[in-house]
Amino acid sequence: MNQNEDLISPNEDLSSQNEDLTSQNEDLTSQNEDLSSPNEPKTTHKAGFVNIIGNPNVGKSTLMNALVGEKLCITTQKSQTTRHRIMGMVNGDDYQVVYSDTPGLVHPHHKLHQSMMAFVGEALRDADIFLVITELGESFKNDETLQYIIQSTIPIILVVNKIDLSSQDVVKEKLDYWQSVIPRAQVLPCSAITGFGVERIFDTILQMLPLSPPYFEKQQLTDKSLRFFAAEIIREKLLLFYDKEIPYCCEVTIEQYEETPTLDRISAVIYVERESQKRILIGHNGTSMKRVGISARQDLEAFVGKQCYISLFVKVSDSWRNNDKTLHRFGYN
Ligand SMILES: Nc1nc2c(ncn2[C@@H]2O[C@H](COP(=O)(O)OP(=O)(O)OP(=O)(O)O)[C@@H](O)[C@H]2O)c(=O)[nH]1
Ligand SMILES: [Mg+2]
Repeated sequence: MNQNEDLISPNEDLSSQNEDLTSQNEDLTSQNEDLSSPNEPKTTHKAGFVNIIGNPNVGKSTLMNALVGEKLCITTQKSQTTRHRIMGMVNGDDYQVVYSDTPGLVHPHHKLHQSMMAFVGEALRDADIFLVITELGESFKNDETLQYIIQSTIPIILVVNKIDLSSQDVVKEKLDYWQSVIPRAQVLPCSAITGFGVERIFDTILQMLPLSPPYFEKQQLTDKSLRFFAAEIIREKLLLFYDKEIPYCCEVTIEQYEETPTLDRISAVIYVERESQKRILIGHNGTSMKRVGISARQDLEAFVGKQCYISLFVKVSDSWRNNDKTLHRFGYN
C-alpha cells in the first residue's frame, strides 16, 4: 500500500542517510580527534515505533485508541476487524510514540489475508518496542510470530487484556504465567475498555523508548487520510449490522470526498463478491443500507466535527479477496 510504503521509506532513507553520515563522521573524527568536545549537545529526545501485535479480537485496536486518546481504529466483537496497519502518534516536548495497530494473526485463506499478514510482517521488522496483546483466556501457542518476537532483541511489553472480566486471583495467575513464558518481557495487566492499566503501559513505553529525533511532524496524529477513516467507519457498520460471511466479503472505497467548511460530502462504494450478497446488503427497500448510512454518518460527523452527507452504492467485484489487481486498488499490497 502506497501510504505505508511512504512511511517505511523515510526510515529506510534515514538509515541510509545515517550510514553516509557515519562515514563522514569517521573522517571528521580522525582529523579532529583533539577537538572532540565533551560538551557537544546530545539529544535527549525519545522516539520509536511501538507495534501492537496479537491474535484476532484480543483488544489491540481498543488499546491503541485508548493509548492515542482518539478513536482511530474501528473495533467490533467480530474477529478480523482490522485489515491494515494504522499508525497513531502521541507527542510530548521530548518524546514521540508512534503506535501501529495491526490485523490479528491469521493463517491466510485468501490473498486479502496474505496482505493483512504482510502488514504484520512490516510491523515485526521495524518495531522499537513490541506491544504483544493477549486476552485473559489465552495461553502460549508455539506460534511463529510470537517465537520471532521472543527470539528478537527488541524490548517486549506483554499485555494481559480484558482483566475486567475476571477476578484478581485469576489475573495474578495469568501475569505470572506469561512472565514465566517470556521472562524478558514486562508483563502488565490492562482493561482497554475501562482504561485500567493504560497509563502504566504508557509510562513503561516512555521508559523503554530509544533516544531519537521524531519521525513525524509533532502535530501529525496518524499516517492515514480522512478518506481511509471514512471507509473504515462504514466498514465498522457492516461488521456490526451483518452476520456470517457478509462483512468479510465487503470492502469500502471512497470515490469522492468533498470537504467544505461546514459540510463534507462523501460518495462511497461497498464491494461484495456476489449478486446474492449485494441483495442482502441492500435489504428490503434499501432499509439495511439506509441503517448503515445513518450510523456511519453519525460517527463520521463526530470524527470530523461537522455535518456529513454520505451516498452509498453497492457493487459486485467477483472474488476480490483473491484478485491481486483489485486488492492493490483497494490499498493492499
Ligand atoms: N470486556 C472487555 N472487552 C474488551 C476489552 N478490550 C476490547 N474488548 C472488546 O473485545 C472486542 C475486540 O476488540 P478489538 O479492539 O476490535 O480487538 P482486535 O484485537 O483489534 O481485533 P482484530 O482487529 O479483529 O484483530 C470488542 O468487542 C471490544 O469491545 C477489555 O479490556 N475488556
Ligand atoms: Mg483490530
